[in-house]
Amino acid sequence: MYNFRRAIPAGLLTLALLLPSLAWGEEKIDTIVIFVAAPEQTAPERPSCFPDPTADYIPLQEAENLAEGRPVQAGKHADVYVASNVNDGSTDTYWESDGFPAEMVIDLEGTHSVSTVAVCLNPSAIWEPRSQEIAVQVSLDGENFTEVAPAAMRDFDAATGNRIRIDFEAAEAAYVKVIFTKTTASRTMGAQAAEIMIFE
Ligand SMILES: [Ca+2]
Repeated sequence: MYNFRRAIPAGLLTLALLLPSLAWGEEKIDTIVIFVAAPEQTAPERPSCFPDPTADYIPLQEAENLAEGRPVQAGKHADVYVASNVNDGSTDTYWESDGFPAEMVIDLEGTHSVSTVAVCLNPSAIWEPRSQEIAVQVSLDGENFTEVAPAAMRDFDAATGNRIRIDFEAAEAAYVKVIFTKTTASRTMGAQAAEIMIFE
C-alpha cells in the first residue's frame, strides 16, 4: 500500500530544495516607466487609424438650416414624441406621428428660396433600417400648397447616416409641408423624424 505519511514529508523536502534554486534563477528586470503627455482635447476624438463612420453619410449643405427652431404644426403625435422635436437641432430627439398620413408644416417665418429638404433619424445603428414614403410641398401663404417632390419611398440606413435628402427645383416658400404616407419600420405605426432640415 502507498505510504502517504512518508510521501508527504519527502515531497516537502523536495520542494524546499527546489525553492532556493528557483529564486536564484530569477532574473532581475528593472521597471521602465515612460511618461506620455496627454493630448490637449476637450471632447472624445477618433484615432486616425480608425475609419470615419460619417465618411459614408449622405452629405448635407453647409448652409443655414432654415427649419431649425421655426414654428411647426402637425397632427396628433405618438406618446411623448412631440412635433417640436423635429427641428430642435438634435437628432437625439424625434417626432413620431400617431399613424398615417402625417403632415409636418414648418413655418419659415419669411419667404426663402428652397431646394432641399433633408429628413434625419438618429444616426445610431440601433434604429432599424426602413423606408418612409415622403412628399414635399411648399406654400407662400400657408394655405395653398404646391408639390415640389412627389411621394416616393426614401431609404434610411445607419450606414449612410440614417438620413435622406430630397432635392428639387428651387422654389419660393414661406411654409414647407413634409407629408409621410408609409413606413416599413416594424416598431412604429407612424412617421418618425429626428430632424427635418431645409436648405436654399
Ligand atoms: Ca430633434
